[in-house]
Amino acid sequence: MGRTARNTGRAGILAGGPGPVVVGILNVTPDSFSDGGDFLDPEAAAEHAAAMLDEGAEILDLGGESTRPGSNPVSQDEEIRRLIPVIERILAVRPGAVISVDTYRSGTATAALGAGARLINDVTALRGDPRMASVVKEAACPVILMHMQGQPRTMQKEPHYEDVVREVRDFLAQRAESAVAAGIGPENIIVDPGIGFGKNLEHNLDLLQNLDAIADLGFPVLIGASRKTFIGRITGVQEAKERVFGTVATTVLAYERGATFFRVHDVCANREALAAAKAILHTFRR
Ligand code: HH2
Repeated sequence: MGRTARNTGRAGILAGGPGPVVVGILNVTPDSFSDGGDFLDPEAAAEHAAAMLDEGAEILDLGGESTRPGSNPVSQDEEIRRLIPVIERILAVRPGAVISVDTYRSGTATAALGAGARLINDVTALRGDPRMASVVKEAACPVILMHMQGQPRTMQKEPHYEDVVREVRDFLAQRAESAVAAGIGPENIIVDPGIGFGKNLEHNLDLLQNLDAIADLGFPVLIGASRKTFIGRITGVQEAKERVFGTVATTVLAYERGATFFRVHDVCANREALAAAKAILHTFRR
């Protein structure tokens, strides 16, 4: 049987303070855009998880299905088959690890929480499965509500907005309201503008430039820009794994504009940059 999850809410998980919090990405998939196939074996996944924790990740976000543009969904059974052995292995070697699961399926979330995961990262903001809200409510765990226009398979074809910042902000406000109406504690809600999910370069830049409008909703903001295509377009770096410097710049500026959680592949680089940014921004306030 799985261990009992200690779902003590955002404050309990993040007893260390208001952040910034580095969330290390671990994709247990064959096809993720930058680390696909690297961590399918639970042993290799647990080793990478331990390395990210040692580098300063406070949360590990595990995904069992790629949501990169053009990707196809996998079955819930397959998602569970990929994730559960990895969660169990990580918690066997690092019992204190805080594990988030990147899923929009209630069955996967239930299985993952039963195995010891403590957060749910739902890229559909609780729209993908009608039972997800009640699973999160029952677990009383934090949930990440992300904005996405369209579906991963087609979302980058022709993303369109009249005013991307206003539309994303209104969507997140509405999804948070709906989560609270379903019984989820507002203290357990984290919002995410969904960088690259149905957004072109200009949309991503507009959102990052005006992130304070999203932070003004009053929920902590998560940014997932790590190694994404828009960074490659700006820097000219084709290889996703080499987009570290562009990612770090994005992380620092998003932090300055009010983001708290940073979902990244390169933990050490982003954590060190955030430590420097935090010292500059907050040490000597006059
Ligand atoms: N981005 C990805 C996956 N999950 N979750 C949130 N909350 N925010 C994001 O921006 C986000 C996310 C896509 O990145 P990655 O996991 O690296 O790739 P893939 O979807 O190909 O597995």
